[in-house]
Amino acid sequence: MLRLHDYLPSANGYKIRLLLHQLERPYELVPVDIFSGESRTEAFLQKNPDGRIPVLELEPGRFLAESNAILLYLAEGTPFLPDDRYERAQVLQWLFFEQNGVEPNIGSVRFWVLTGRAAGRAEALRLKMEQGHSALAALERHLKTRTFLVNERYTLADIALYAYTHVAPEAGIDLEHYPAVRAWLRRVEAQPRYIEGPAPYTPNAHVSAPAAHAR
Ligand SMILES: N[C@@H](CCC(=O)N[C@@H](CS)C(=O)NCC(=O)O)C(=O)O
Repeated sequence: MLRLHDYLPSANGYKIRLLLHQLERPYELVPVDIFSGESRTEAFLQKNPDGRIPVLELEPGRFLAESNAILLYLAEGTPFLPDDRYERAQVLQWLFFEQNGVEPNIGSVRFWVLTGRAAGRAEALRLKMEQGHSALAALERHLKTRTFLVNERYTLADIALYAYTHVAPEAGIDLEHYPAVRAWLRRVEAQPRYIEGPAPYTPNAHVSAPAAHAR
């Protein structure tokens, strides 16, 4: 059985939970409380030397970190990852874009705002919001004439980009000026076996049950 080491308010973890649910792959959730240092213990650093969730345990002692690498691993051989070389490379293009332009900006701002860490970071916050908007503008340009990110089909590129884009308003980043992005978010949410997430940041978030309600 797959084991997912995860912290439920993480949108990086939510990407994996969404794909696993859509693939109908059962898994065991291993909650990691990142606020009490559980992701930085010696034991956890053996699983991921970078000390971060999500980490997928494929079998006892065999671990894979980095949310987008995990998505690629799980989607291999399924309709979520195209066979065609160019289309696969386009999926990778969006996964790299997500880690470069979306997650470090929208993700960091959301984390700072929701966990009360924004005070004293005004300039960093301003820069990250600006770069977050720049990433959203790129998505908007691409999606203006498309239904999904790659080849008009729902793929793991959509899952990876959806995770932090749909929670941008939680980071104070308004999606009002991105109508094509908003329409695409609704299309992702209309996919079979969609589940909501990530969980809100609450003191016991790491131990709550994963959201598993389909729309
Ligand atoms: N690039 C990584 C980022 C992972 C990441 O930043 N995880 C955060 C939660 S969203 C974490 O584990 N933070 C705890 C820590 O840094 O100790 C991925 O996509 O998986």
